[in-house]
Amino acid sequence: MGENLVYKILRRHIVNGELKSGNTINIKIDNTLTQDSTGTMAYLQLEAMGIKKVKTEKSIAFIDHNMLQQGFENADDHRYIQTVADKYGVYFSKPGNGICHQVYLERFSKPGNTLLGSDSHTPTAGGVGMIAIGAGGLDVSLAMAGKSYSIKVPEVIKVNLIGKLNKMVSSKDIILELLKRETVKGGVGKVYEYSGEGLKYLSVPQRATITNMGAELGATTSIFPSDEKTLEFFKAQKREDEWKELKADEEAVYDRVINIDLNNLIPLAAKPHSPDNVDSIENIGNIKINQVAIGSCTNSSYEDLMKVAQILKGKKVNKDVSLVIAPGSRQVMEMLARNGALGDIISSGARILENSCGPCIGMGQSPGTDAISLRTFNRNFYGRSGTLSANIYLVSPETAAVSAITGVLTDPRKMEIEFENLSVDKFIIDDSMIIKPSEDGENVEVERGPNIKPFPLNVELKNEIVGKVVLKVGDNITTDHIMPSNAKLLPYRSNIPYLSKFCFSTIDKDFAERVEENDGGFIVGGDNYGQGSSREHAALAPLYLGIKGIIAKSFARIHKANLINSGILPMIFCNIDDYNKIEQMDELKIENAINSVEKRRITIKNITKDFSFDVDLDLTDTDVEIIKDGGKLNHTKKYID
Ligand code: MIC
Ligand code: SF4
Repeated sequence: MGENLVYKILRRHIVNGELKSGNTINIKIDNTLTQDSTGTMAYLQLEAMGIKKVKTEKSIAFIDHNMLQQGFENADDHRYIQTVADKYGVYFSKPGNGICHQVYLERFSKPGNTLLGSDSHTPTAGGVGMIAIGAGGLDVSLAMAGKSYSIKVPEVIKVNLIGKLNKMVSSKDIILELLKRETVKGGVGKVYEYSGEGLKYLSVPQRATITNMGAELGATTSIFPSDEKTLEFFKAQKREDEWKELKADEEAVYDRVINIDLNNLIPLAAKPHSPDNVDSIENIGNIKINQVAIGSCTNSSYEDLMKVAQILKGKKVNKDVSLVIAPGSRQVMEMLARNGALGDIISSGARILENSCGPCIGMGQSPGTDAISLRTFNRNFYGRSGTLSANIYLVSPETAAVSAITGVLTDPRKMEIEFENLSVDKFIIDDSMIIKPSEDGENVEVERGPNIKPFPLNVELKNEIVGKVVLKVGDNITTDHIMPSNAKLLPYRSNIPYLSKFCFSTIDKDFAERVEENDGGFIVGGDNYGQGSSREHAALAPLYLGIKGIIAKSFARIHKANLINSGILPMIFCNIDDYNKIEQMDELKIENAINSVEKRRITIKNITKDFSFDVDLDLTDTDVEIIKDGGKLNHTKKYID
């Protein structure tokens, strides 16, 4: 029986456990990446571990999110990360060098390696045949300290790509089609492995768009084989010696097969406010648009922007549209500048932003009131753009560029263009913005700005827990709901006491105050609670406010891990009807918590309504110990001290 590619790579990295679907295994992590908005916490945690140098093959710290420096906070955080990276042996990618996932793909990726990143779109590197997983900052810092990473062996879904994409239909449309079919929670506990004849038409940047947005399926990761197309990319990056061929065995076994016929795919868009709310551009119709934003780790490659430049060449952006473009890396920007494509973009009237996440994380370019914004990004969650009344549609670069000219959402097939020079034999290689760490970091002084506050620590699990349901929410609550991020709040990613005041603020302004008044409590949620980002802040802010546990119908993978790491109980309704019986401000009581956690089943008494209900805990043996010790750092320190 043949083995799929996911199992092949996992087998080579397994440290303990048996490689069988559903089992928990520990894998060795070759590389880690952090970005600045999760990085400060990750490095504070690393410092607390008391090691001298990171133990991975290579770890990289990127600065790409918190780029607007409206006060000292972001610049201080960048400096902290640069000095702490230098001390602990971590490569540092300077602000301006590009978005972590784009730069990692260009300069650090390696087929067959494992990568753990403190960002949910880390799976982008699966585009070159890696197992790349997003995680909370603490798990990434533990990997830097040489600890293995624990995962549940995922189900492996084969996505069989049949045929070839039609003109003006792009790989963004492939992943939007998959989101339409699988939904934002369809991928939890799964890895999507791509194969089929369609592969030979998809370049690495196109593949990376798909693996990137696999995060929106809730998947553990996504992966493509490493083949001739991958070799082309590595040659152009002058890294062919790091390439190797990797593919599934002939008769490889999968848990399920999905067929996508590329010949029949048409341009799609994800409508507000969810990446799986997908329809064809034709069906949505020619709605008037106000803004178009092109970039983000999903669609900011050289190939993407060359397409955009060729669409815009000789044309002007519609008078009522603001077009903003943020290239994914300095390499991309420099290539466009030197070959003249940037001139075509500028002359169309586009606004050029720096090489960073920018509007994708609400760092500027928030749309106007009630505006409609087309974005080539991966998330259109409510409020994420920084404007609550805005409506965000996720589209391909082709759709975005064509619509920027027409001023209405437009099917790009209406402007058929023969694209040329979408790939190159040699990219401009200049790694001077990637700073190598000191050989001997011992004497490096870490610089810490006044905005950097210590991270909150939980206390050991108490046997009796009483508290009110301080919030009841529905399905698919995102980490953007829990801990909103925008240009005003992002500078406080290193300051949990301040940030926690804004917990849930986009949907419930009084949340933080209510939790404080009630001395903590519980949150009740629906399905897929905590989907979206890897930000630990969505667990650390509730922890700081005194939240003891979340009771939900189901959890998203990374957020559940972050809750456990923070010592917050992630409880799952045994009977989902109980969700309907609980109201906000009901008082709940857990007796005998320690024993119940060990048994992974808790009986909760609803004192207000006088009934009891059961919840399950899907925890490994180690998770149980972590919860009992009051979080992963407390737990780990017990063994390190
Ligand atoms: C995102 O796209 O939501 C982010 C911002 O990159 C997050 C990380 C963060 O919140 O800092 C992610 O995807 O993990
Ligand atoms: Fe940055 Fe947006 Fe990608 Fe997150 S999704 S890493 S904010 S570009």
